[in-house]
Amino acid sequence: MQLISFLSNPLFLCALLLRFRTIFAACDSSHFECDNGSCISQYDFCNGEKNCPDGSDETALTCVSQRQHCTKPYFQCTYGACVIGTAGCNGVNECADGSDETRLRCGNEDDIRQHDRRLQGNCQENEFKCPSGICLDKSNFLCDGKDDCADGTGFDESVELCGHMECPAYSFKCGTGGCISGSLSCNGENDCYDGSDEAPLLCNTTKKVTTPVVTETPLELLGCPLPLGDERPILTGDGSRVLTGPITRGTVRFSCKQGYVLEGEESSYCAKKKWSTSTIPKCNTAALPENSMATLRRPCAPTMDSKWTAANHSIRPAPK
Ligand SMILES: [Ca+2]
Ligand SMILES: [Ca+2]
Ligand SMILES: [Ca+2]
Ligand SMILES: [Ca+2]
Repeated sequence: MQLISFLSNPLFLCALLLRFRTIFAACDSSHFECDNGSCISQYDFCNGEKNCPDGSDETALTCVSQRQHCTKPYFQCTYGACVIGTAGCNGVNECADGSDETRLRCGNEDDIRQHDRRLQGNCQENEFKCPSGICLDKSNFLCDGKDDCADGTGFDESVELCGHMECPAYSFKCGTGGCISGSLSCNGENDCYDGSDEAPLLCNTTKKVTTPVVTETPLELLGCPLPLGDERPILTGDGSRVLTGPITRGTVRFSCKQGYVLEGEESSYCAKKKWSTSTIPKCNTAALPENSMATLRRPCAPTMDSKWTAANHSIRPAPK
């Protein structure tokens, strides 16, 4: 009886309908659908910043499949997001998981020695100490994908300890940095502590077809805006050095290739993603020559294994 009167309450019904709308709202192709159903711009997908209310646009499960699309001049966060190329060790957190600024990636030799000593605690030299106090062999248990300290926090697989590591060829790098054999990804079993080796978007086991391809993110979204393609002017900095962008700060001169006319100022200053001049310079296509010069679009060749760099740590073969 009480339930019926509750269900017939208009306020309750309204809240229920709104909730359903949120859950089942489908995002159009220019948007990414968060786990909670809200829609965010496709350019905010795996860009290092949490834009979904639930943060689901910046998790390994969402972004690990994007790794192959993240090439220079971008920096790749351990969980797969692609951020501005200068992000590594610049003192600013640009990755949602902090992997661009971990101590093992960015610290000097003293920092790393100190870190290693603390990690070892009173364990043997080849061991590390879990928060629970148990000692485990480094080469077998540290950054191997499995939560061996078994304290529920994934201590021995954390981004702080594993994020900077380079994984050997033919291995899979878990979302927090550990390395497992490449054959274990998409085999139906969780081999990474965070489940990233079975990420739906990686293994095509998802219905989320609206997920955009991150390669389409224009460079300009990371810096001051510029047109793409033939309309994009040639950018030069100090000493006539040609700049390929993204331009994040500084004075830039604009010119156009032969046969094109510059529309806008010849020079502008970029700061906080805005040019000092009111119009965005572009090259007008008055006479488009044959075989026009290749545009300065972002390269998108997959270089999954080539870009990880290890910071002062040896590389350990992935377990079978
Ligand atoms: Ca984001
Ligand atoms: Ca940074
Ligand atoms: Ca482990
Ligand atoms: Ca697996």
